Amino acid sequence: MKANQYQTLLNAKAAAQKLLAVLVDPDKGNAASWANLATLANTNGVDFFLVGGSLMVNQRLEECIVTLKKHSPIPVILFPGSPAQVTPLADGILLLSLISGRNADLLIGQQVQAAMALKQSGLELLPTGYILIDGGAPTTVSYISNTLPIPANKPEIAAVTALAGEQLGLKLVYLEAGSGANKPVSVEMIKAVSKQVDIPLIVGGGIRNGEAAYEACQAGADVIVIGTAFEEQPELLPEIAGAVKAGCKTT
Ligand code: 1GP
Repeated sequence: MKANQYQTLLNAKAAAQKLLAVLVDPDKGNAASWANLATLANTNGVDFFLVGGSLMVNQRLEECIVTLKKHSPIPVILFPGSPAQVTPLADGILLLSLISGRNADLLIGQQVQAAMALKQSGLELLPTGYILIDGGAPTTVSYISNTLPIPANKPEIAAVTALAGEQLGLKLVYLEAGSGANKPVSVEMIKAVSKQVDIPLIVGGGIRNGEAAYEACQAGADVIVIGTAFEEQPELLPEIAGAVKAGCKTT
């Protein structure tokens, strides 16, 4: 039986341990780079792989997951950009609802389309309030979702949006500046959201070094997601993983 990934998240949060998720976009890289990343991840305390992308133009999702699993026991969680990105090869799926936007299709439409496939997949479902924050420039996710991100200087909007998601029964909040964002989600924004909700808080987009990862953890992030930095420089993994593990809230 597969491990309960949500319980892992709750246990880590209860123990004030911060987790590192590595985002792998199957459109980028190849079997050799995924194998290399998996091997590095094994020895550097990576907790999850997130696999998916806003725009998936190649049909390489399953190849990517099979390669990661061949080289690593680290759980693979789907991070889908569309209902087509559902496969039972993974261990679970972030069942995203884009609660910062007012695009009905991404709030509930695509979830309806995917519901039967999800039920049949046996995947562990992790219902997630997905909140886009302005990261300084339009990103693929803001363009594709056709929604406005929350302005970076409005932490109070992000906080009540996350709170509404928690009240609706969502199990995770994901603060997303967008892959490759110029600026990651600010410390003030993370603090405002983490103060308001009890469910685990995932933060990603534009985090490129250990210092930014550490600050996000100190501010209240429970899971840090890194994609672009490791695509470009996998050798950053030890530094950033170390910063995340050191980032337990002490203040
Ligand atoms: C994107 O939050 C993730 O969904 C990761 O972003 O690629 O900027 O690390 P980066």
